[in-house]
Amino acid sequence: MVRKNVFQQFGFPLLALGAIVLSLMLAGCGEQPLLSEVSFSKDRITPNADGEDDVLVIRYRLSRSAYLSIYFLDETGNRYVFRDRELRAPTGEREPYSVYFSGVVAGYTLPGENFEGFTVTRRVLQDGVYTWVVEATEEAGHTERVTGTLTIADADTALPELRNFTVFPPVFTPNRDGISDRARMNVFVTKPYATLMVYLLGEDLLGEDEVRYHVGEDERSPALPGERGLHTFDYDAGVDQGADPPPDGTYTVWAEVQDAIGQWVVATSTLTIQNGGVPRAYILNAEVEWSAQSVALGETLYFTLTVENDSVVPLRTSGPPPGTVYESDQNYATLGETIQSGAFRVGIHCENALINYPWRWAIGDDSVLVKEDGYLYLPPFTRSVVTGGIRFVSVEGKRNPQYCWAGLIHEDVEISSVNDRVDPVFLFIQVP
Ligand SMILES: [Ca+2]
Ligand SMILES: [Ca+2]
Repeated sequence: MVRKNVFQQFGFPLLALGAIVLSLMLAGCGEQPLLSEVSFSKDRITPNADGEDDVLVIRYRLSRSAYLSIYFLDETGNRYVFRDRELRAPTGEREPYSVYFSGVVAGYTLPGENFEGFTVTRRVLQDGVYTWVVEATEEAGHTERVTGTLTIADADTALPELRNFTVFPPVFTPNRDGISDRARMNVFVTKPYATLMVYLLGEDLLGEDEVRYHVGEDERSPALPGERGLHTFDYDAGVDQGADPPPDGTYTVWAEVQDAIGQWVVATSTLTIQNGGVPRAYILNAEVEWSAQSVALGETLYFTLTVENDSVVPLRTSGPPPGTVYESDQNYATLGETIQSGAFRVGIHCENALINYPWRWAIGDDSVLVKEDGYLYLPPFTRSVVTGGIRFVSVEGKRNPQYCWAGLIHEDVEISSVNDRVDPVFLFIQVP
């Protein structure tokens, strides 16, 4: 009995001591609160970008890694998400996590709202009293949350809506041939804004990463940058600067606008790039075969040269065809073959000429050119022999002899230096 009593006497305290040690161990290695030191620096904000109480700071500490959510519940229990199950490392010895909150949460719609043509991705909370919830969930499912109250007042709830986002034409050919070389994007923004971006989204050449091709706003936009109104964008795919455009294909075009308080609205459309590229054309070997260095009045100077299309881009051209002989007092316009922006032509110029390259020819004939949509093109990586003549019917100007030369003209675009003043001949016109 005595022994038994002794065991009973000591047995209970020993068990109790063991329980205390166990609970201390649990607290020491893993059972401390997952989420602690949670605070909102303000309990009322007025999100309207007036510099007063626009922003608060949320702080929290995590003892172990967890998925972190921050959301708000309105008086009827609707949930508005600021952070949604984002994986966070333990805070450790560092300062608590801190994040600015300006009243803007993931996009939501109010009862009866129906947005057409755009999506609201971030939106300010409407005025009211909310329960805020900071919630941490471990991989195994253990969740802790801390709550409080936040009042939203004087919120600037007007959305920067994107209306009538259009891309035209839907298919374009950025290759400097003067035909559908540019695409225009128009969008009406219903509110002054902080940023407005338009870009094409595509994959990189490996098909792995997304690549953005930025589109600049047209300086002739009806509304100034940042203003409510119609904004227009003009896209040449970079070829005007001589850069290769994005690869041919169909792209999603994004318009994104953000207002001063951080509300974010997006709209999308599509744009297809075809026959994109920078044209590269040359007079082969910079060589011209001239028929003579001296012609009598009434005689014809002939030339022969080869045009090389050294690019993936078809080169557009226009008449008159090779072989055409001009009278020296005629020019391309008097033959009815006026300049066409983006077309390539071979030209001959003599020093006494009154206009630049008065005599011009197509860069090929039917044997090599292809017709598309009524326009003539020299196909990619193709050569073409071009001939023509000028019959000198009078001697204009003072110089005799004078230099004459050939050029390859990209009309209304450029005559690149390599294609200008090619292989001059010192021509004498014999006057009786
Ligand atoms: Ca304010
Ligand atoms: Ca084009």
